[in-house]
Amino acid sequence: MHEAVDPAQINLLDHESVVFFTGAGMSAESGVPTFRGPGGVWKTYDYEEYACQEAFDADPARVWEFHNYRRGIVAQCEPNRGHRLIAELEGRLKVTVVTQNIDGLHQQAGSTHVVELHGGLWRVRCDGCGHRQEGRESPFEDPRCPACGGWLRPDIVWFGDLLDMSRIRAAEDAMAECDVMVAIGTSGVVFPAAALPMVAKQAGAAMVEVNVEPTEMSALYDVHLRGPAGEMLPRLMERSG
Ligand code: BV8
Ligand code: ZN
Repeated sequence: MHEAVDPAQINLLDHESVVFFTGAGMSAESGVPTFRGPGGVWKTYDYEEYACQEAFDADPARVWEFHNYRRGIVAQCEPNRGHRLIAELEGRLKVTVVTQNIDGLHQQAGSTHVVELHGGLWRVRCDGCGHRQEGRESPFEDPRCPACGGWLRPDIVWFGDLLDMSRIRAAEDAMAECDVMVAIGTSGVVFPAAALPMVAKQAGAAMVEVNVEPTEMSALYDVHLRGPAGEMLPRLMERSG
């Protein structure tokens, strides 16, 4: 049921289901660098050299050097207040987290319905034989497949990689049936993820954007909470009168 919502009065506790669509800005307050802001990862590392299949085929050790740099940073980071608020909301209403992040901080904060569109930092796989494993080794030494001896690769979606269709479908289903869709800390420039909020919009959900600045997708939203996620999210969860 998507009754018209007065944008100024969105209180998640008055609704039945919410989707949080999160990007790197969600983890900024945990100390995880974003991609495109000041100090962004792609400002230092060119993703065509460190985060795509061609780079991995050409020089897997170099790609693993970048990946272990990312593991080293995230290993020091804890979920922030925003992650915890979202996790605590489960049990009060139906919550689905659709994240572009690979840091695993939503799950670490206790969220259980998380769709990781771009994979997970702590998972690796072998494209030679399909072997998969998970672990928080940091750095991951000697990434060779225990089953076939081939190179293990991070189980994340690189540029040019197709996204797992089952994850996209799970995200679309959640977006199609939520009452409120809250985008947090995403610049909305990476596709097909950036197109997903359109599904919620077309289904009549109330649309909220939480970001420290306007984005390419801001026009899609009814409400814009301009500030850090950890400070803005409590405004959406005030106890109903
Ligand atoms: C695909 C991996 C089919 C994991 C990432 C040309 C050639 C090849 C492909 C393309 C092409 N042109 C277009 C494409 C498609 C491409 C794409 O969209 N490119 C973009 C750059 C134009 N997409 C793909 O390749 C996808 N696959 O389409 O396959 C195909 C195949 C071949 C050719 C065409 C199509 C795969 C996309 C996934 C790539 N993997 N990362 C990892 O390393 O983490 S992308 C990377 O960007 C991350 O996943 C990240 O999550 C994602 C999106 O970035 P954001 O999360 O939004 O982060 P960003 O830094 O940008 O923004 C942070 C925001 O937070 C800012 O707005 C800031 O204001 C805000 N903020 C900061 N602090 C706070 C805050 N907000 C609130 N509170 C705060 N405290
Ligand atoms: Zn293997």
